Order: sequence, then C-alpha cells, then structure tokens
Amino acid sequence: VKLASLSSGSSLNYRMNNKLRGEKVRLIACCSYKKFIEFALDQTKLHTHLTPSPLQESYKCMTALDGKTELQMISFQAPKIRLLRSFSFEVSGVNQVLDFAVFPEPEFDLPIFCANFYSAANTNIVVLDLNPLHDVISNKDYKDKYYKELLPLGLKYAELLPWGGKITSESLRFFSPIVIWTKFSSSQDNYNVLYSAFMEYYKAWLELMNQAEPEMDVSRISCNQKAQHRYLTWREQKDPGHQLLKKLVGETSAKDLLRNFLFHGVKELGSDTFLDYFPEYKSEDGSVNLKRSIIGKSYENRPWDAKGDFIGI
Ligand code: BLA
Repeated sequence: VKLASLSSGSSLNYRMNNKLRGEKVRLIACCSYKKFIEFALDQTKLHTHLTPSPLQESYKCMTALDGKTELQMISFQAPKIRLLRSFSFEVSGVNQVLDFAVFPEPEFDLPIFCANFYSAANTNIVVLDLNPLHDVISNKDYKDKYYKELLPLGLKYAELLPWGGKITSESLRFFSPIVIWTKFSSSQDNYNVLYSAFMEYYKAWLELMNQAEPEMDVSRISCNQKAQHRYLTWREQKDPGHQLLKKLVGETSAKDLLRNFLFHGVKELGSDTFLDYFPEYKSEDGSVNLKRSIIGKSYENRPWDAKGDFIGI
C-alpha cells in the first residue's frame, strides 16, 4: 500500500509539474509580441507607403550563439519616416523581447515612437512612449504641441500600468509626460492591457505623423537632426538590453547590431561623440564610464503631475 501511494504520489507530482510547465509555455505563447508588430505594420500601411529599408538586406534573421534563439529583424522607411524597425526574439518558455521604434526624418520634430518590452518567466519590464525629440521640461511649446492632447491617454494607462519604481535617472530626459514605465507579472490580463496601450499609443503617433508638416528652415532641420543623433548616441551606448544582447550573439555582433541596425543613424546623422553629449560619463583616463548611471537610480514615483508638469526635482 505504501509503495502504491508513493508511486501514485510521485506520478501526481510529475503530472502537476508538467501541467505547470505547460501553463507557463502557454502563457508565453499566448502573450507573444508578434501580434504587436503585425498591428503596427498594418496600421502604418493605412497611413503611408512603407518601403523596405536598405538595412533589410543585412538584418533579417539571426541565430544566437545557443544555436536555437532566432532574432527577428525588420526595417522600413516611408516619406516622413527615416527608419521603422523592429527587433524581437523568443526563447520558448524562458524570455522574450520586443524593441520596436520609429524614427522620423529630420525635417520633422515628431517624437520617436518607442516600445521596449522584456519578459522573463514572471517579470515583465516595459517602456512605452512617444519619446520627445526636444526637451519637454524646459520647452513648453514643444510639450504642448505634442503631448497636451495626449495627457488623458497617458493618465488612463498610468493607472492601469503603474509606475515601475526607481529608474536610471539619466533616462528621464528621453521620456515624455505620457511615458509608460512599468513592471508586472505575467498574466493574460496584463498582456491584454499592454496590447491595448501599444495600439492606442501607436495610433496616436500615426495621427501626429499624419498632421506633421515638414520644416523648411535649415537651422531647425539641423536642430531636429542633432536631437535625434543625441538620442541614438545615448541608446547605442547605454541601453539596458546590452548585456543580454552580448550574451546572445557575442560582443562583436551585439555592437554591430546596436550601431548599424537598432540605432542606425548614429554614424550618419552627426559626428558628435557620446562624451560630447554626455561629458559627465568621462572617466579619468578619458574613456566612457561603463556605469549606466552617474547620478544613480531615482524617481520612486511617477515624476509628472496630471497636467504633464515635471515634479521630479
Ligand atoms: C530594463 N529597460 C530597462 C529599464 C529601462 C529600460 C528604463 C530599467 C532599468 C533602468 O533603470 O535603466 C528601457 N531605458 C529604456 C529605454 C530608454 C532608456 C527604452 O533610457 C530610452 C531612452 N530591453 C530591451 C532589449 C533588451 C532589454 C532589446 O529593449 C534585451 C535584449 C532588456 N531591459 C532589459 C533587461 C532589463 C531592462 C534585461 C533589466 C535589467 C536592468 O535593470 O538593467
């Protein structure tokens, strides 16, 4: 009797473990980010004419060093869009990443669309924003131009997807008053909320793109270009995904991906270096300090009020 109950107990355990494992795999499968990319491409095509980017030839699909993980890359351009690109991968049942961004042509002072999602077994790290091209703390005109009408949208999702806690302080200058910075556990509900936030934010960005008129003033175009270059320079050097990317594809390929695909434009849009833009990162020997943050992490709570004013200082 003892033996029978033992063996049935362990087979129950075995079945339960399998069931749990199955559920986790299902959760990740049902929560795939592929749907996000398809939505974004379909919506973009309703508003503009997308053509494949020249980058598409060299950056399509890449197998990671583990021989299993497939990195998926797509890139397009359109009349007002310098580069629309997506980078994603899934390690079945372990983690998945989406880095989707749209960079406007320098004739436009449009925000940069930014969706960065990282999911591991039970943590999800999310940044979703229309990253401002120009400073939204001191430049009220720019803030009002793009974000005033979007504040209700931002407030709605700030409640559904609460502030994710302390963050690299330097990142704040690249975020808008409607940024969604959040962390949550994996569940179908959370995934659905994130998907609807993504859809609404992306539609809002497309609407801004539709209305945007090209700048004619050469000095303003060059100011937009410099701002985009500074943004690319920041992310190419300090993006939090670097470590994982290096682990996946090795240091040389990771650097190539960052410089020539993910943050393409860092070589083409300007010649200022990371230390020209961010001299506080200069180490004693003149090299770039490897720390992600010099100031440290801060902003335990959302540093904007309901009117979109910065209250973090
Ligand atoms: C974590 N990703 C984070 C964090 C932020 C971002 C703010 C929290 C850690 C921190 O405070 O820095 C995202 N930071 C951004 C974005 C900007 C910024 C979008 O400054 C834009 C200006 N994330 C990815 C990709 C990977 C990835 C492609 O986008 C992996 C290949 C991983 N992000 C990732 C991981 C963490 C993270 C693993 C947690 C590790 C950590 O906190 O350092």
